[in-house]
Amino acid sequence: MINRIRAYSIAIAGFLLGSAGTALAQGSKVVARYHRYWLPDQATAIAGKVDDMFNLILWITSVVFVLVAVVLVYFLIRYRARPGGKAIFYHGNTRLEIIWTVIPALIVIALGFLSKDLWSQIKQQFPAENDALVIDVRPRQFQWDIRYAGADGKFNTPDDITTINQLHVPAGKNVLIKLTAQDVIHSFFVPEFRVKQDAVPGMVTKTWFNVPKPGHFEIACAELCGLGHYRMRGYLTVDTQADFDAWYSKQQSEKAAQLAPPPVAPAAPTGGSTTDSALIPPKGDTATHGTVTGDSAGAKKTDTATGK
Ligand SMILES: [Cu+2]
Repeated sequence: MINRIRAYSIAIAGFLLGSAGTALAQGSKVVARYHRYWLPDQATAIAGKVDDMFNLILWITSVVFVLVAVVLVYFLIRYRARPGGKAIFYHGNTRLEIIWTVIPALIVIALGFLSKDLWSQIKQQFPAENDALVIDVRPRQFQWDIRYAGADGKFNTPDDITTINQLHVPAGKNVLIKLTAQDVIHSFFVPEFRVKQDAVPGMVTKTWFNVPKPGHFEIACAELCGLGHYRMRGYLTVDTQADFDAWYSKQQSEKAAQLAPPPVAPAAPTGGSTTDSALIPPKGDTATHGTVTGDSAGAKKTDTATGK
């Protein structure tokens, strides 16, 4: 009889140990890749590091939350009002208060040191302008006005290439975005890049990224900027270098054609239709935002291709 009980106990213990081992193994797999269930894809090299910091902070706060909640519930039940129970005045415990102030302070300081390098990589160490594609992004209610230096390599000259809501960049190259808002504060946000930067009227803020692989992404405005905020989204296409060069030279030749003196019999416009003709300034008006190039046609193609 005792032998049988012993055998059953060993079997049950073995089963429990096995289950615990399997659960742990499964759990670690989930932990290793759980970010995919709720964080966007990681399209840049910094994305993984940002997520690691996010996860570390989430783990710390989760553990503290569970501890506090368990102790709270325990105390609620343990010291609930009961007939005959008597409340006492309790001033507090200085030693405990010092401990629960110092420990969070140390954790916050440690997190600051841990994230210091990553923060500076994202927000302070910008690529040199001669080692990056520089793009001016000037958001306004409710669109992204995007400007590339044209053939002369200089901004704010007649040959600048301008697009609305269409940002093309080459893969594997540093891209430096200079932001200035034209009206209110907007925020340039590409979730897959883990890049978010406010655009403020009257000042230039910068952000940068380097995306190794081609792909299609959305630029979201991450600052509540007015009634049309929800529809303020741009499309960011990461091309191969060859595709980008082809797109860029097409924009350049369209711009050159636009700047050239008009032929005797003007040709029919080839720019295609656009959904919001009010956004397009009259032809030849390069004084304020420049003219929209044939990009609205390109934009339509991209939209169809991505299904957006
Ligand atoms: Cu906005």
